[in-house]
Amino acid sequence: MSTLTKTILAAVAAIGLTAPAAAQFQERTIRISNGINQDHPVGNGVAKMTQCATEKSGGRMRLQAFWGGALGGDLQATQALRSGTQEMVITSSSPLIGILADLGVFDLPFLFANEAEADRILDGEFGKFMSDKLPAVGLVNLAYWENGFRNLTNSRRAVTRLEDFQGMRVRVMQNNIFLDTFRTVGTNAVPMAFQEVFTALETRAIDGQENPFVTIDTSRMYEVQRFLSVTKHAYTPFLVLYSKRLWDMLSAQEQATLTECAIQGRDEQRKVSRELSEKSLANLRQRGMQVNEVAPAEAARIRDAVRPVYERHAATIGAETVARMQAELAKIRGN
Ligand code: TK8
Repeated sequence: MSTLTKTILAAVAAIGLTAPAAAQFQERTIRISNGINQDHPVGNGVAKMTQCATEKSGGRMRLQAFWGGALGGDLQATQALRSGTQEMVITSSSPLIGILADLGVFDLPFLFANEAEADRILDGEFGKFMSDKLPAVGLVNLAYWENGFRNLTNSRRAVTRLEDFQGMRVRVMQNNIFLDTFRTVGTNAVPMAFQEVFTALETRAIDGQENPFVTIDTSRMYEVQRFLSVTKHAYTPFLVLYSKRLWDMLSAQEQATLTECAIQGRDEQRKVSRELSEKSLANLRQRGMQVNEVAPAEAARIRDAVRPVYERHAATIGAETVARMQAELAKIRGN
């Protein structure tokens, strides 16, 4: 065989191998909306997901991320997905309970004891059960990423006891369960979209807010908040959502690629989130925040005070959803 023939045969073989796969990918720009900033671990997750999608699609799938609520708030962006005018959003589940009430199960106070438990629920049967409900409301959930355990910050005083919440004006997410929880402990709770929080704190329209260390840090809340109380009162996941309308226009190959790459992104995102959590806390101290733990006995009092929140919202969330969550947790905990 001549060198030329060999070269041609090799080229044909190469085309034969790559062409069918590449043909499954169209040139696409996929816009991803984020409320948090790019230096949040979600930035690492999106970078990983982008690298994965670029490799698998031969550069045809382009992920374009927007940060700091540049495309609007989480709820607004999610509505854009439902109407098919935007491809993706990475959002907390909490502002979406008006779209799917069942998501409220993640907002129940003190639901998860640790991250390992959250991972098992989210990546296991329960997470799938929840994701399976989303297409009916125009959304496809590719994966659960991490925001983390939420803690209270404020500009008035260290919250060390149940009584310290009293009368404080605290921003909560647009979510009835958080609203009820924070009213129950005595705060004057105000629902607000995330991208309005910094200014509201800065102008002292509100005294406090609650978010995980990493989000408090990367959203620079230390500039406008003095006290950080380690309340760990909830763990709310991020959903990595795709517009169902636009999803249905993708090839099977494109869908499989996005799903797989969102999982790769998730693993990277959670790893960075957990590495960064303690570093963020150290940075918050260094920036002048006064950090306090809540003593176990006081934490128990807070927990007891908000226990009725479960009862009050079980019917709205859906009895089956709450029961399934509790059964899964009991299984994980070995009871
Ligand atoms: C960022 C939000 C944020 C959430 C909130 O878009 O609203 O407080 O915790 O992280 O999803």
